[in-house]
Amino acid sequence: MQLAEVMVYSSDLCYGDLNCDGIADIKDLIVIKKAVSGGNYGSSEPNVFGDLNCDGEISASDLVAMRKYLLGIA
Ligand SMILES: [Ca+2]
Ligand SMILES: [Ca+2]
Repeated sequence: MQLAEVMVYSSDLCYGDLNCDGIADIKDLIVIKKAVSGGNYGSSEPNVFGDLNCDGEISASDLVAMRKYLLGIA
């Protein structure tokens, strides 16, 4: 995983802030979970914020990345 690239890519996009409330927290993790499990992105366009590993889609890998980020181990 290219964490350095992820951080650079995301630094001006508010990393992982899928619901656009200014911070990345557990609520954004829930949004990613929904996106991964059901393709339900909610009202906002999630890809630029939710595609944490920059592979063009929101997948379980992004969910893992988000969880690590929230846990402070990313
Ligand atoms: Ca948020
Ligand atoms: Ca991805």
